[in-house]
Amino acid sequence: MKIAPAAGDALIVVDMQNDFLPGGSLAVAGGNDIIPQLNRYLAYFAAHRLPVVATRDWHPPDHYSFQPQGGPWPPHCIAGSDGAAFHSGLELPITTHIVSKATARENDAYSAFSGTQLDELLQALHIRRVFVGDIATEYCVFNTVKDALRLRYAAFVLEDAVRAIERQSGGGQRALQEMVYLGAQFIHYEELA
Ligand code: VGL
Ligand code: ZN
Repeated sequence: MKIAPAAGDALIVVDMQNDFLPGGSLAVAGGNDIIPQLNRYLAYFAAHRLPVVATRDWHPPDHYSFQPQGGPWPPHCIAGSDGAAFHSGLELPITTHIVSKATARENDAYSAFSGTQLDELLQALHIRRVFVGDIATEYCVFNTVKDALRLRYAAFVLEDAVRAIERQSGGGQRALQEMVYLGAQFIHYEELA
C-alpha cells in the first residue's frame, strides 16, 4: 500500500541514544542496523517540510529504575552524559523537536507522551498521524504508539526501523502484533509515495 505523508503527519524517532545502541549500558542488539533506514525516513520528512520529533530517555543519576536503586535496569541515559546523546550517525534535521522523558527520580516513562508536552506539541503542529520508529520496540515504541492511538492519532510503525531489547524472547514480535491489534499500521520505506 502506498502512503503519501502530507501536512498533519509527523515522524517520531524514539530514543536513538548511545546507551541503547551497541557499546551502551542497555544496548539493543542490532540497534545500529536501523540507522541508515531511519536516515532515509528523516530525509523524506525533512524534504517534505514535515515535523520530526526525537524523544530521549533523560534520567537523573539516581533514577529509581536503575539497579542500584532496586529497579530493573542498569543505569542508562543519564541526562547530559555521552550515553544519553543521540547516536552521531543520526541525521536529525536542525528543526527537530526534542522531547525528554523520565527526567524525575521517581517517574519512569516508556511512553513519550508520559509526563511530557508531546501531545500539546503535536496539537500545536496540527498533527493527526504519527510515524513511529526505533528502540525499543516492546518498551518505548510500544507504549508511545499505544498512547498515540488512545489520544486519537493514527499511528504507523516503521516496521523496517525498529529493534527490540528481547529481555523476554519474542517480546518484540508480540509488541508488533499488539500494536496492530490496537489499530496501528505497519509501514516500510518503499511504501512512501
Ligand atoms: C527504555 C528501558 C528503560 C526504552 C527506556 O527507551 O525503550 N527501555 N528505559
Ligand atoms: Zn530508561
